[in-house]
Amino acid sequence: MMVENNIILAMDLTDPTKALRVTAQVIDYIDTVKIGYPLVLSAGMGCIQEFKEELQCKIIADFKVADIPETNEKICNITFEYGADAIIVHGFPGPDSIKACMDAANKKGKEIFLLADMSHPGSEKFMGKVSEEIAKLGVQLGVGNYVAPATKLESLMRIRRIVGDDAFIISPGVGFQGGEIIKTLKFADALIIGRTIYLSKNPRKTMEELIEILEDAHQTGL
Ligand code: OMP
Repeated sequence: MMVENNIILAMDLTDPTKALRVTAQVIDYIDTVKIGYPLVLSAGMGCIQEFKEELQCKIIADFKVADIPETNEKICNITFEYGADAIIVHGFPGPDSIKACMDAANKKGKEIFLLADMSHPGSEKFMGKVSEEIAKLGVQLGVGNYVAPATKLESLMRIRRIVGDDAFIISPGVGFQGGEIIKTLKFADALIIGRTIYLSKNPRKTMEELIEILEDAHQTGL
């Protein structure tokens, strides 16, 4: 998946009107928006199509799918039928569960992102211990897209080493969770940024500032 300006907006506002309005303020600069439970559970699945039609963007559905294969398949099918371009899937349920999501995506020309490790402190307890195995499993299964944390650069770096340079890694945790833009982009292809943008008094200006930081970094070779 290509991501314009290496930034994905995580739109987790729960007021659907506000979510659309804030996203519209920054959409000139990006082409991919991540929508998850906070917005979908308040606005309904129809918000995926609404965003796509009104803002002409790609939607990653962050449903962190983590069930048995048969249920995963249903969740993915419904999500793709509602227009999502990709879905985020957990790795810990195992290969058959991941495979069910991959098959559902492949049938519809859509994509999955495998969540290899998480960004919050508590993720050290379980996910952090199996993140490399999850990444290796992804490689074995032929997964091309991964989510890995900006807050744990060591883990992000190890995941990059395992999945290889051709894999596409998107990374949450920059800003409110403490991750840094430039350090993260040494290993990740794109940043997932939520509150820094949608809680900003001026989301458009914040987006412009973020892009400026990225452009400066590109000019100096990151
Ligand atoms: P902010 O912390 O507000 O920038 O948002 C980060 C976004 O990334 C939220 O939508 C989180 O649900 C999501 N996220 C994480 O923060 N950490 C993870 O490990 C994984 C995700 C995710 O799968 O997107």
